Amino acid sequence: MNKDQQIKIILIGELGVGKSSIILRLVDNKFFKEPFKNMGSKSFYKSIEFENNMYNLELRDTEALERFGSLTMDFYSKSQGILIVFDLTNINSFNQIKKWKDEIDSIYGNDNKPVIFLVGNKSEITSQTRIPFDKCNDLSKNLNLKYFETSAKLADNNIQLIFLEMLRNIVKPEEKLEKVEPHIKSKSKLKLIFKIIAVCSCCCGIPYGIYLLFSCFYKK
Ligand SMILES: Nc1nc2c(ncn2[C@@H]2O[C@H](COP(=O)(O)OP(=O)(O)OP(=O)(O)O)[C@@H](O)[C@H]2O)c(=O)[nH]1
Ligand SMILES: [Mg+2]
Repeated sequence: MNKDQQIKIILIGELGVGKSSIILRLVDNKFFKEPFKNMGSKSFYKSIEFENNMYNLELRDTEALERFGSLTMDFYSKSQGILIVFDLTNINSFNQIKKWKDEIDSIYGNDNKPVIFLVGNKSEITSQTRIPFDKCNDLSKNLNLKYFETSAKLADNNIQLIFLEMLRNIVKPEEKLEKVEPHIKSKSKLKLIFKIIAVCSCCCGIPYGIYLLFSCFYKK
């Protein structure tokens, strides 16, 4: 096994959506009913194995910083993954998702963009005010983000899987498929085909020439 590789992942989103709770669930498998107070930005660490390699995740949490407006460049710097977290029962946190995505876009531009996931937290709450899955999924598609729902409150959650998926996307970004142009016969090839057909038509008669013409374009 290789020496641990460091991967920095940050969690952003409105106040009280459960950023700290998601981290605590992943790192200590704990949940607190009371809001978790950091007094600022803080890093937590978690080692995860992926394909026979160990990765040391640095998870950066925010709290008070958000209350003073935009997060600093220092907070974002060198992060390879970002979770935009919102509360599935809080429409305001949902409405602010685009603001967070715009902030990321303005900081990173198109180069070295981190892997960004959208996470709807508090999924175990089944109230009428819960934002429907389709609405969240549609927004994530519009913003080109992978979407997950989870609950930091439930011991049986998919938080580990979300971070594993993030790790997989960071370590093995999907190879861009080369755009495959439709196969077009080159002009020179076409010229040659028509020459052969013309010669065959003269020597063997027109029907044979027509047969050759069809056999060139209708391959089994
Ligand atoms: N029901 C439910 N409550 C949750 C869940 N996750 C977090 N909470 C509660 O939501 C409140 C806020 O959670 P935090 O983890 O402190 O939220 P945060 O995003 O870190 O908040 P700030 O640091 O203030 O921005 C706390 O009372 C948590 O117990 C969840 O999945 N389900
Ligand atoms: Mg917090």
